[in-house]
Amino acid sequence: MKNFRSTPRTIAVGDVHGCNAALATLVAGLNLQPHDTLVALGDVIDRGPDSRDVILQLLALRERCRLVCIQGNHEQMLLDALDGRMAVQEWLIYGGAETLDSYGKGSGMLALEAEHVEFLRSWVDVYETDSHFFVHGNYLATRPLDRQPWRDLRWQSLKWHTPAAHICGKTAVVGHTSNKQGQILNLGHLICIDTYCHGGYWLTAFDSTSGRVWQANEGGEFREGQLPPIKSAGCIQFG
Ligand SMILES: [Mn+2]
Repeated sequence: MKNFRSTPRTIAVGDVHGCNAALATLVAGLNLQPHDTLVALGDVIDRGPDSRDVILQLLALRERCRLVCIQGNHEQMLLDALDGRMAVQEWLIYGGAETLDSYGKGSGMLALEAEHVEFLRSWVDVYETDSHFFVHGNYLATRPLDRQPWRDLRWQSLKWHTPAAHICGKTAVVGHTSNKQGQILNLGHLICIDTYCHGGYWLTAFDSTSGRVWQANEGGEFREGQLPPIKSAGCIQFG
């Protein structure tokens, strides 16, 4: 069979932020098989134009492969606003306004479909393979993965805290801290694939089983390559 892959892949996807066209282009280039695992690293909603369509696309992807979704700080804000733990207005300022507009211009919280909200509630904090672990943003290197504070997992920027290798010995794959030049960050023990798609750069997918990367943008461009060489933490250039 053409394009048949016998080795299951684990492919992480960085912060989509409502960029449905980029996600569609990226997924089309991945040739997903039912035994592949796609790990959405969170922040699939807010800021970009098509959050509702991104959620629909992810729901549909469950039929094509194994889908794991990690909750980002933006999904947390939506749920916190919905549940009264955060002022709705605050979420709207952080990009929630674009999400509500994707449900119809000028929509309120009631426009969020129940199936979509339940889907977002089901997302996890951490996903692990034998060699890698996947979180939205950051972690505490000396604390077990099942006891990480959500503030560190979902909110802490790599700009303020670049963690050492985690005690589990696995490589971290994260998003959240966007690289404003659209570059993947590879520190060896930590790989950040938030390459600022909603800011005009790339949506990145990374196969932790092979080191392959794929990128797509909102303009329909697609490219494939390898993970960049390891940099030391002192070389990080953030915009
Ligand atoms: Mn984030």
